[in-house]
Order: sequence, then structure tokens, then C-alpha cells
Amino acid sequence: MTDERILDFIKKRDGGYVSGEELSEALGISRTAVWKHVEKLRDEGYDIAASPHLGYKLISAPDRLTGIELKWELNTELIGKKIYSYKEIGSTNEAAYDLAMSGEEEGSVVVAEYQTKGRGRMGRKWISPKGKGAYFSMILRPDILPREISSITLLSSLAVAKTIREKLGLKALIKWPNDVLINSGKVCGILTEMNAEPDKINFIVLGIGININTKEEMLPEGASSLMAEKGEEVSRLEFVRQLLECIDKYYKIFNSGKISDIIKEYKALSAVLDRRVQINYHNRLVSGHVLDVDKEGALILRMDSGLNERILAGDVTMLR
Ligand code: BT5
Repeated sequence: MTDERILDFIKKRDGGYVSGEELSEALGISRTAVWKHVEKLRDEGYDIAASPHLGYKLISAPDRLTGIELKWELNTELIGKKIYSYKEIGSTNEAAYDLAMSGEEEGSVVVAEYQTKGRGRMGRKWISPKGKGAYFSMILRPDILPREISSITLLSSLAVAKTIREKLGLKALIKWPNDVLINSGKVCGILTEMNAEPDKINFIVLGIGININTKEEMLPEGASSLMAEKGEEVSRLEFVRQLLECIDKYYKIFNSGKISDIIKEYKALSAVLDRRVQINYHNRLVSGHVLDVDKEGALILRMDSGLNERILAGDVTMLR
């Protein structure tokens, strides 16, 4: 916390110096303690100049998704009030799950520069190249039934697509249930997991992986990145900050019971609505025409047999 406050002072000086005396007075700690905290920040990758007469000045911040950087002027009510950041981790979903099990509050985020065991759905892998993408998970404790969990995936995929559109001007679409595509290339995957009893959710871990400045050769077939689509590097920090704000906004709307507003926006960005698709679910392959996405996030498929089927999760292949 003290590190963050010191950094806050230094950053707000906008390239100017803050004296050690001013910091020590403002924070109620000795000048030696201020120095120690500055050293810690330097260890974190901040380049901070120190002059005996003038004090401290920020030369550059690390290009890393650190908690301190992400929280800098983050305008959210719930999401990211606490951020745990790691250079390397197995899976942020796993870490967030463990935190939630030990009572971590709603809204806390786990973010990592690199995942050694990034997970997709059903035991699949999420490839997480170092320092290029964004891999993070957050803890949510909504008052909903377990069968409504897909609506959380729905609102977060909408937030990702919206952020891409607003920030980068790229035409992102949502491929039900958990992918965000640009020009048919998968730039984001979402993994929503929960701990629940039959009629009550204890918590949800919402995990998001986005290829931001990832080179295509590091990604699997069918994947793309924001950089590849935009034709230039994208600020990971600014992108993730804006995304956290967007998720915060939609989650608030969701909790106020206005899921239908979210569904309306979602449908406008759906890549599958009104399309012919094939869906693999529960080891069954069905094909048909997508009629709707309902408020629990389920897909309504008019099957070739003429019957309608309500599908909660599966893998979609677009036909024609
Ligand atoms: C997903 O699964 O798309 C969910 C991915 C969620 C990843 C995040 S990262 C932060 C958090 N921590 C975790 O451990 N996971 C979450 P699924 O729909 O099953 O898609 C998996 C498939 O996507 C793989 O089998 C590959 O074909 C493909 N894939 C793997 N890595 C990819 C990447 N970086 N970009 C695009 N596609 C990828």
C-alpha cells in the first residue's frame, strides 16, 4: 500500500520531482523508509531517479500488468479493488479459486504475465506467451442459481468485444459461448468456473485470456491477436484497465436485474445468431439454425429435425 501511495505521488508530479521530505510527511514515515519503498519499486521494474536535493522522479514504468499499474486511476466500484499480480503462475483461474476458497472478497483479480498451465474448457490448454497477452481471473459472488452461470460468460464476452470496438475500432464479434473473434480469428477465450451447491453459487471464477501483442507464430491455428488485427502494438495496461471498467459496468447492470439490456447488446455482436452452425455438446453433434440466445446465456437452436433445442454449453462450428 505504501509503495502504491509513493508511486501515486511521483506519477502525479508528471515527470517532476517529489522531495523525500514531502513524501515522508504525507505518509507519516521516515525518509529512510521512503527510500526503502522506492528501492522496492525499482525492484518491480520502475526506473526512478533520485537526487539528494530534489527527491524522486519517475523515468519509466515497467511494461507489465502489475497490480499497481492496473489500479492506477482504475475507475471501478468492485472489480480490481484488490489485484494480485504474478510474473509467472500455473493458472490464474486456479489461483483465484484457491483465494476464493479461503474467503477472498468479490471483485479481487489475479493476473499473470505468463501461465505455465493456462486452461481452456474441458481440459484443453490456453497458450499464454510471456509478456504479450493478458491472462487474468476474478472472483465473483453473484446471487444467482448455478444454471445461470452462463450469463456471466455472456456479459464478460460482451465486455471484451465492446472494449475492443471502443478502444481499437475493430469489429469484434462474440462466438457463443466464450470466444471473441476479429475477422474470424480467436483473440480471446473465457473460462467460467464455479463452486456451488445445488441451489446456490458460493463463488464464480471468471478467467479471461486475450492475445494482445502476441505474434501469430506463437498461437494455435485459428487464433489472432489485437496487434495483428490493428497493425500496431496495443497498450496492454490501458486495454486491460478499460476492460475491467467495462466488466464492472456490465456486472452492476446484471446485479440490478437488467440482464435483458445486456442480452440486447450481446445479440447485436453475436457471430452465430441467425447462422447455420454445427454444435458439439455432450458428445453429440447437432446442426441447425441459431434462433436466439436466452437470458441465462443458452443458445436456442432450430435443429435440422425441425425441433428446437436449448443448449447451455458446447463447441460451435459455423457452417456456410
Ligand atoms: C477457452 O477455452 O477459450 C478459455 C480460455 C480461458 C483462458 C484464461 S487465461 C486466464 C485464465 N486462467 C486460465 O488458466 N484460463 C483462463 P476453449 O473454448 O476450450 O478453447 C481452448 C482452445 O482454444 C484450445 O484447444 C486451442 O485450440 C485454442 N487456443 C489455445 N490457446 C489460445 C490462444 N492463446 N489464442 C487463441 N486460441 C487459443
